[in-house]
Amino acid sequence: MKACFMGLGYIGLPTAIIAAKHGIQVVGVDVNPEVVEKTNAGQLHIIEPGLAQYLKEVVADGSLVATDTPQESDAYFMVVPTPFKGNHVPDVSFVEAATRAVIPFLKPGDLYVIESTSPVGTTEQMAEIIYKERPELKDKLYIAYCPERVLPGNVIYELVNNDRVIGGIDEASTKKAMEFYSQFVKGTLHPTNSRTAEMCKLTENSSRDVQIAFANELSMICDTAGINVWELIHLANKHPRVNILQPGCGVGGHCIAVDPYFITALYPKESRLIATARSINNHKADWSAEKVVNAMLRFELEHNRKPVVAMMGVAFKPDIDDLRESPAKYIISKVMQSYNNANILVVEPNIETHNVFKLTDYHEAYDKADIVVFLTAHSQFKKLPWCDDKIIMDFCGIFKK
Ligand code: SAJ
Repeated sequence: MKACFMGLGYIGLPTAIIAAKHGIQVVGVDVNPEVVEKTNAGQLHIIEPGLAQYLKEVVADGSLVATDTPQESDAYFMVVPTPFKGNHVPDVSFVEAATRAVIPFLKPGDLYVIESTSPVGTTEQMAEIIYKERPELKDKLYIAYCPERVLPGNVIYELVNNDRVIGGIDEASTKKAMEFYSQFVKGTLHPTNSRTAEMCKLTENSSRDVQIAFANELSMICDTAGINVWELIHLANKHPRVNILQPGCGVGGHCIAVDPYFITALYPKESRLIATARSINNHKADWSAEKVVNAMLRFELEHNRKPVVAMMGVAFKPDIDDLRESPAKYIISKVMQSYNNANILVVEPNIETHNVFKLTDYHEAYDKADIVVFLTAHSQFKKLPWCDDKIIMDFCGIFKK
């Protein structure tokens, strides 16, 4: 069987590699010539533990070939970004462009799957586009939506072991897509229709966003009430039916901070809780920045000099190098803009350099700082000793106790 993966990014490339490892002949297509070149050279352009060796193997045995144009295959997978336009309206133009690129290659009996996070109705919309261009194929293709659920950093395990939801535009499509994924997925495959599968992906990430918003709201209440929020959540979670997540300095990444807008844009009247959770999580970053600036101003008043401030962590979550939609990055920039000539040391142990921030070693920054602001709970930071002579602002639970 031959499969064509449109998009070799954080999800497309690992999925293409795993499919190739399971005996499928894979063509990986990407618009970025550097990605194509690197992939064909057996070099991984993303950071993902264990994947580099797999890529070398599938390139060496010829089961994965990267190119910039699709080739005739038996199955086609759309794994391209779905960002949003101004006003948080989802932009499916990359899915549409990838779809249009494969239309000339389609033949009766082929499988077409969208994996990209998409607003409800996108699969049906793409089916319409396909059949408008190729009316002779009407009802002769299998068309389905199958979202990914993998957590960056654990992709190889989760691609194989996670359960998956598979929704066809009809039952035959669902069945055909399930046959494809059963070649490499050990988790259970759950059949449904395409609209439910699309909404399921958005629901999973919105549910997490809402739960984090609750924790973030608690953290702001506790700050005013003089209560340690980490202890509070630890204790509340001792109840057998309570499971509160952890507060942080906001919510980042390209999934949880983005996907809920795919619901609120289409169903604004009905999605009040989801919209409020988004705004609470965004507000938490502004609230955190304001707290830091106020502490700096207080320090300057009391000591008659500007404080040295260590900003600990730029990545959007612990122990990764991904800065996409990072609230920490936003907070650092906001503090720099709000406080004239601030003396700020930016720390991110998981990257070498940054195009805007000059990075400082975390030990050095911690030693030199008057105010230490923990924004990302990287493992290294948890080993630092508590210092009574510093002002420590812990937004992510480094010193929970
Ligand atoms: N966060 C908190 N408190 C928590 C948990 C997370 O503030 O208790 C913050 C993180 O610091 C980060 C953000 O939320 O800024 C998102 O991190 P995450 O670990 O919750 O999720 P992602 O974005 O890395 O991956 C999510 C996952 N979805 C769910 O857990 C429902 C993953 O399974 C999806 O595959 C991925 O989105 C995706 O691609 O959609």
